[in-house]
Amino acid sequence: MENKQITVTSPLLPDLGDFNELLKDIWDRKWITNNGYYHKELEKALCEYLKVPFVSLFTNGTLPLITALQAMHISGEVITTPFSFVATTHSIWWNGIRPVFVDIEPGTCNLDPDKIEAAITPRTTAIMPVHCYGKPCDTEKIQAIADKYGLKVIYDAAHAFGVDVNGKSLLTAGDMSTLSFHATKVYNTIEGGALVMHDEKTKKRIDFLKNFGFAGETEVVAPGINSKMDEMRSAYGLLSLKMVDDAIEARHQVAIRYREALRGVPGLRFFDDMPGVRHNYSYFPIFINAEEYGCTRDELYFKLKEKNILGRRYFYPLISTFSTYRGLPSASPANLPVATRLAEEVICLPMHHELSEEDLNRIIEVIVEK
Ligand code: T4K
Repeated sequence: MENKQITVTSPLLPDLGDFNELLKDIWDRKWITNNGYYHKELEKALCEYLKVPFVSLFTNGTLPLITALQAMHISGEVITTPFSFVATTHSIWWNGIRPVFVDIEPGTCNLDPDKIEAAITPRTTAIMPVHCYGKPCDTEKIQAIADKYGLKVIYDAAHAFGVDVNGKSLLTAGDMSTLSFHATKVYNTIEGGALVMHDEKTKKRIDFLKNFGFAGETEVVAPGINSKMDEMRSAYGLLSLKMVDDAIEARHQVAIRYREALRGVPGLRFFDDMPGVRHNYSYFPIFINAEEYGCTRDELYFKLKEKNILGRRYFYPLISTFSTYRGLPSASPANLPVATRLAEEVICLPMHHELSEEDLNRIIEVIVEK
């Protein structure tokens, strides 16, 4: 039993029998992609579940970022965080835009709004913050800056499925928000993603852009891409949507157990819930102060690994250190002291809906005993 592998996450899988029934229906319909029945049903169901007016499904969580920037004609420079998955910055680069990295806040790992203004230049056209680990950015402060300088805000909300602030979906902040439905996320469609927008006109434009730019059978209005979700994954998504509340609650219980066991361990820091926020517990990052804790983050990471417990160092290395980006002036570690330190301190502990008490005891024992 000691050798059972514990991974950082485990996919939320619908019942195979239920999925087979929907597959049979898709086979009967003979309509397997291109805005089919299940695609439309999933868009409707997601609008309802997420409490948002318009959702456009995508084939992963990277293409909605790229498409949102294209749809809003963003150019020049975009302010973003280095503490994220590399897809965030890649989406900016893919549009021929220069990413400008701004440091993060230690209390959330999100873009520090107090440092944004200093990074704005005449070429700045947008801000792309990330709700890192599903923790809400300071959307009010970010919006105030955007309004002052006439900038667009596109939230990379890949981690923020189902997160509400004071009863309102976090996905309603900014001009648009993107989601990832990758297998490793709280809610998944195997691969998949979405763009959330405020109005029907934008939804229509996005739907054109994810279908090569086609507006009808013969008209192409823009150089769009192919990023359509197929019927199988849409049907899978409808089934997993029914399970996601229970999965979030199971994750919540895991967070409670970790906090109980790890609070008070010297040199170890983690996040508590934020007031007024419905969290989704997508990740459980801990931060190691090596001097106080008595061993480094990497030493702990490999000790866990020896015991077949696979935490992940999300988000190390920082995006700004990758070869494509490290030459940018804003990528200098001196410009990003908080992100640079936290990338050296973080381990995301296993966090998913299937962790047992025994799994949690095994993980906690290694961390407490070192
Ligand atoms: N923006 C942000 C902020 C993001 O975090 C991401 C993706 C994106 C944008 C882009 O969205 P997508 O285009 O990916 O939809 C994973 C995911 O591939 C990636 O989606 C995610 N962020 C990132 C944070 O994590 P890896 O390379 O760490 O995944 P991998 O394959 O090592 O899986 C991690 C663990 O999950 C495995 O050890 C075991 C478990 N696992 C994984 C898969 C794929 C399973 O149990 N079953 C599975 O099928 O990147």
